[in-house]
Amino acid sequence: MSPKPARAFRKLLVANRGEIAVRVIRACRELGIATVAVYSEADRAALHVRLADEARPIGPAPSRESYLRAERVIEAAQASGAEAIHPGYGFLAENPDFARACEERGIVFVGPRSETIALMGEKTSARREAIAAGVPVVPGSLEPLGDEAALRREAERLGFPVMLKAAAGGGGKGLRLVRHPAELAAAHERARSEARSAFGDDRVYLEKALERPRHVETQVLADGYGDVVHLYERECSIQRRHQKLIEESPSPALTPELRERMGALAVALARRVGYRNAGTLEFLVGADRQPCFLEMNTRLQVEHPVTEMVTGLDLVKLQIRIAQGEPLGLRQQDVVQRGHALECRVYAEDAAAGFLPSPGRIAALRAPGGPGVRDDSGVYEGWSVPIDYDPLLSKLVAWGGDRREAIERMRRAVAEYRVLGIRTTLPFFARVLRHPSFVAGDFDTSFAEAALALPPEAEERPVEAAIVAAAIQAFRERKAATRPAVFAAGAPPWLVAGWREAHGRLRS
Ligand code: MV4
Repeated sequence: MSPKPARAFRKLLVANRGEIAVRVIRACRELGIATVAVYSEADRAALHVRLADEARPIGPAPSRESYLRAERVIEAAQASGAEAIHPGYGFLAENPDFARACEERGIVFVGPRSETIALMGEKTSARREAIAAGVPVVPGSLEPLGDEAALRREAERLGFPVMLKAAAGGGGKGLRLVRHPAELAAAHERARSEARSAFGDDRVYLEKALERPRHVETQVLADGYGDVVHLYERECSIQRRHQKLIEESPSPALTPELRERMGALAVALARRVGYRNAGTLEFLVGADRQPCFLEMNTRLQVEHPVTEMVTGLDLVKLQIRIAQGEPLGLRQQDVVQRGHALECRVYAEDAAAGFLPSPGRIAALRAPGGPGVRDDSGVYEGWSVPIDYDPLLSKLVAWGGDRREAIERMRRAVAEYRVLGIRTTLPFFARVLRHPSFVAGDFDTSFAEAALALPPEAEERPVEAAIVAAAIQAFRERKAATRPAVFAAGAPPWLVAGWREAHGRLRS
């Protein structure tokens, strides 16, 4: 394939809402491309509608009746004369039928070809492609499993614990950890019905379960002419119930050798499937530091700004340039990681109340700024956050010359941030950014749920924390023969809670 003369878009429709719609509109404005927003009834006054050059309604508040309606989005593009559609993330971004519908109508879908989306969207075919490209995958099945007997045979072959996954899945949906053979039948039943209702496809398969892995993902960029580069990795282990909370780049867990290797693996897989667009390969990294491929996301990711901050590249503009038919024009040696970036996802959720949604009117808003701080927001003061969608308000990003400076800037930025009228995840970030394990870069995917189950005072009492550690050791050695001294009369409640937490972790 040789480069065709690229044709710049004059007008692009953004098939999304919130901060990511705003992000895409900003890139278009810099490129001189006019923008069309689409909006539901709940989003008439939303920021993305205000910032776009024009806006078209696509239906009632529920996303099934608006942002997920492929036909309405395409009609809006045709009616406004937009030559291209940027899907953002979520909604229609990884829907091969939508990408195909765009292709058939001569609208450029800012993403991969529809066949690539379908190939990587089916997890077992993605795993087969990874193996063919020489990318290590988690041990497991390479085809969906038919019946209970096949499932049981495969589980015994892999050895428990195993992870039951939806073939059409991704993210955390249709995922089941199975620790014992006796749990397999019930887990199978539940996984199938969950997959059927979430994806309209109940096929499942099995993987060996990795315990307390880190989640590290590699960013790639590929043009339509076979040129592929990687933009290094993002560490995404700070999450809760499959909702990421903090991401960073580089990952504190990687050595330079491992970093280069993961980049090379990502490029090999993208090349093999003829990838085009920005894409992300998710890996699990276990205690043995071996990366295992999980799945590929064929879209721009929420956390792309941390990669932008350390590479100095604008991923959204590059996506659009690639979609316009331009060659990548970027060699691997031109992509360098400089400094360190963190991202905190500011959600309209009450972290102190188990991350309960907190919709409502933003009575006052002051976003932080200053050196090394970027706030990718989709809201404004006076606007009411609807209950109908993902509650992400903004992504607060801090860059520093090293990880320490990035953390210091993020602490400062979190302290500067004022949001009145609704609850947000900001207090949770203030706490994590001071947590010794986080500061040391020593955490995995269990960190947010497990370590932060402790009351906040515990983190500020290193002496007592050492007592808990000693209690854990005593418990380990004596195999729970005796109860440790933390249960002595007068022990503070957080210390007992801490011990219980540790006890639970040892048993799980
Ligand atoms: C796993 C796993 C352990 N072993 N697969 C969760 C989301 C989906 N993309 C895959 N996920 C996992 N797959 C095997 N074989 C653990 C997880 C997992 C996880 C992965 C990344 C980030 C956070 C996570 C939280 C819980 C479980």
